[in-house]
Amino acid sequence: MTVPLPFRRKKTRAFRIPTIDLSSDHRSELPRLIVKACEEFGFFKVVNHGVPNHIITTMEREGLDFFAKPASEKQKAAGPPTPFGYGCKNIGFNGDQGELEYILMEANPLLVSQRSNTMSDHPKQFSCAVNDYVEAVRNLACEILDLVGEGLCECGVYNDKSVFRKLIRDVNNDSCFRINYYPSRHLPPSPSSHCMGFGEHSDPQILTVLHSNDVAGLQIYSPDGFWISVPPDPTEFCVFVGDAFQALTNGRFVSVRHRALANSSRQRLSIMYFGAPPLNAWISPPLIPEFSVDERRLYKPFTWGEYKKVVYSSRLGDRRLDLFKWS
Ligand code: GA4
Repeated sequence: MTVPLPFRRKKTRAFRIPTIDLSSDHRSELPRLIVKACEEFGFFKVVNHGVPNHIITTMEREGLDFFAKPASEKQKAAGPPTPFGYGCKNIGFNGDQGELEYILMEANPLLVSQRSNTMSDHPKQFSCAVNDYVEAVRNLACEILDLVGEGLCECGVYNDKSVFRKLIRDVNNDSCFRINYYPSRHLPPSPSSHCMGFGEHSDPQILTVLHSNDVAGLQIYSPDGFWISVPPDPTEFCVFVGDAFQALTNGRFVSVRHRALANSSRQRLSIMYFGAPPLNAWISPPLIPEFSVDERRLYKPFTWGEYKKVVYSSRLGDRRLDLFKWS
């Protein structure tokens, strides 16, 4: 899909992206730095994250093997995205389209094993790759959520530092896993058009952790109205605040709008873990005196299940959280 110039209203510019070094000697500063990044941008990069490289490369290899299959085989193997399965160009159920192929799966070891039986010629190998990856990245997400909790406790806003981690660690968590594949393209070098891989949106969940190969494409929308290209670096992870985190922090954190361009002459592969709570979990700020009066709440309380229904009946770029604002 090529977007002509008149429809590209928003500008782009270079920018310093917040970067968190998890092996820093100044670990005591991390909670404050992460909270700041979540408040200002809803986005940051993590370096020295501790996820073993072989887990990432094995997952990438399995992903690339899958996308290299003929289209009919991929469709047969993973089924249409309902929402879980294999998708090509169609995103969601309401007409959104992008220049990509993807696999969307539940981040649950049992369901991964079941799906893998049809998805790969080596189901054990495939399910191990996904389960190892999900476990390692979930641990990273939990570490980040604990640091956020620590930071908010330090500011005196919350009194339980593990409140967010518990939501995605719950046995009934609704987290999911996605691999996006953007095939290589040979576009004429024209500044007047670009190719949209995955259109502008915010993620509905609490936190997204993304890894990509060394091909550019990801852009985030800055608070002052610019599209920022995120330089690709396979040694790092990108972390996005999702809508549920914005609601859980009563609007203190912002769910970042982002998109992926598919302009490159090289194929791009990104792998995402979306950390979500159980369907029946309430998405409302923890009850402490400052937030306990309803007038001070920005959003009406809702369950994750209620929010998901709204998500799947909306278009990709919709601002769904606004529907839950107190009028
Ligand atoms: C965006 C974030 C995740 O990739 C996702 C996407 C989901 C899908 O592809 O099925 C959605 C999209 C995402 C938000 C709006 C709806 C639902 C496509 C779409 C048009 C898996 C998710 O949870 O929400």
